[in-house]
Amino acid sequence: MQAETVPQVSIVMGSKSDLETLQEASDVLDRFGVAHEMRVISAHRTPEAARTFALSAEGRGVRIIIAGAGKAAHLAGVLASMTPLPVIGVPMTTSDLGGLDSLLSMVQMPGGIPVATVAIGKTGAKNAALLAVAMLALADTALRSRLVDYRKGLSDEVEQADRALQAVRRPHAGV
Ligand code: RP5
Repeated sequence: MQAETVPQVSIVMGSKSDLETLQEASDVLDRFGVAHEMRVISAHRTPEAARTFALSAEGRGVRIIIAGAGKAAHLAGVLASMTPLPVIGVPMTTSDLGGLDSLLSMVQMPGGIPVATVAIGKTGAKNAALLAVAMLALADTALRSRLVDYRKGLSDEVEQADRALQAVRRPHAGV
């Protein structure tokens, strides 16, 4: 029998409608080889499941929780209130208020129970995973090397774009 891999990161979303956005986080964790799980758990629609999840996550070996939710987005804060694990919140883009509703619901935690809130939508989902990688890299030198290489790749892309631009534009003499 194959041993089950312990997820280091748990990606939790308030609704299956959040999956397309949170897939960005999963893709980043796959790229870095970080074992993770994805769950649909709602603070409002399945509050008991949210409680069971939060109270058992640390004991199962989860190190970081990424929680994505939209509208009155309480999921990340509710989970954070019941676990000492770090919780990274991803505010979903919404059709009514563009995600500002999600952002403000998530980021304005009362003092004492933090949620590390990232940007709205897919950019936030991507950065949530990169932040989780950076946290895990504090105690994992191989993962740290992969993160440094990734950042170097970003720098190289910008420098390459700059060189390409310089090659097609002559300096302006001015007026
Ligand atoms: C939140 O309400 C979810 O996180 C989702 O972003 C939003 C809308 O949910 P659905 O009505 O699409 O299920 O709980």
